[in-house]
Amino acid sequence: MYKPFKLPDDFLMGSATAATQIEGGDRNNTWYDWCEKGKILDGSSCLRANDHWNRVEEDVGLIRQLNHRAYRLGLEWSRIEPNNGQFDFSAISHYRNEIEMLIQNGVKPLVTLHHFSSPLWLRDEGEFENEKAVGYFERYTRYVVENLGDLVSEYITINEPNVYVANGYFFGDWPPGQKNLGLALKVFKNMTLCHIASYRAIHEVRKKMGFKGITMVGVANHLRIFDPYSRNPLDLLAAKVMEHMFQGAIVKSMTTGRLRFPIGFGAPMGKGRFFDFIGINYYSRSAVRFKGFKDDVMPNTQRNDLGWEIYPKGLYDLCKKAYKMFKAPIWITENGTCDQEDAFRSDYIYQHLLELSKLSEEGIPVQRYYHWTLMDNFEWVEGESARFGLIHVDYETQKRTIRKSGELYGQICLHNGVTQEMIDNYL
Ligand code: IFM
Repeated sequence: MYKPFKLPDDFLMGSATAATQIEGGDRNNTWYDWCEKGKILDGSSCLRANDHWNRVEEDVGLIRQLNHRAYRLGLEWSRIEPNNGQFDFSAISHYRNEIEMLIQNGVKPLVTLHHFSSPLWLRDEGEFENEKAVGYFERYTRYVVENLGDLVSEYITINEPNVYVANGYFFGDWPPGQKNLGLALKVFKNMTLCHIASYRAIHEVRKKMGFKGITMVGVANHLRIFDPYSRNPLDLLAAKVMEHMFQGAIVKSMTTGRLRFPIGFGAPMGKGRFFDFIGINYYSRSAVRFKGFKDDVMPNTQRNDLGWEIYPKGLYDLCKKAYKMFKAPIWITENGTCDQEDAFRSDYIYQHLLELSKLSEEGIPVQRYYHWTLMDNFEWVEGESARFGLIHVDYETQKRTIRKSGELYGQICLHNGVTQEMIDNYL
């Protein structure tokens, strides 16, 4: 069943994390507030998480042990700008120190500016419901790039705007807990403008300051496969509508500057090409039913601990479609699975990377793979109970233990592919 395969030498592999999910210790962000309100299913809080803020050195050691050549890290905006317009130099210095350590260990950093959590002062001003967020996000971007831009040439402006909007403004189980389609669309629009302002600022600052390296900026788009649940043409129609509403409209708006229905009309900040790569966070497929406009799971399929279908071919299909549409390098900015027992993660990694190797053979420039995630961490409303890590974390003691799948992934990173020996030992 398994066969060895190779990925191109310049294909960089590593893992991805987000500040709020691993750092712990910050009381100034919207997710801390959400935890305090008792909204987390297992009662845990991002205040604890992985205590990464105090364990950076240990965690960079693990990244090195797993032979990463790339690592995606998030910045906590609320630490860098704790009050409106007031920046904390010690916070940016902390990130600078971490990034220097990564680089010294041969790991290329990719920095995320916004990953679901915002400073409380911004929340008090309406967060992305308020168009003022565009200016605030641009100012924050400039500060970050002025202070880190000599070390970091690659940025993600916003992580999964569609997930942020769907959970925070449609289902209402993430902050700010709204169920309001009108607001959801407004936030989509303002996030689009934030992305464009940030995209331009990153390029401008790096150029003006003469920083070396090719500047690469994009969005980490959460993309799913939307297939009809049955052969009923109405299910097919529902799948197309859902795909557009969840991901089509926002991706097209952010990449081109031209707002798509139902987000808006026209190009308020001008048209352009606001991406240097297409970031894809891929996890699963939705099986869509017209009846009840329902997002279901295909029957008789393999699922992870959260009930998400495991569908590796979807990654191949999405990349192919994205390349055809955007003609840009493809970076898999997240891909991984929730598997407490580490029973199927190794196979999951193998199958998804195999799909990427097929794309490389076809000449499609898939250049990066960031596994989600380095270590078990605070999984938003699921809290500490959902385990996505290559490394197991005991939250009480903060002991990190590399899982078997982590060992395999470390070997894959080292060899840029899967060898027969790895198959014999791990699969
Ligand atoms: O943990 C999240 C991450 O923050 C964004 N993408 C999906 C992951 C798994 O749910």
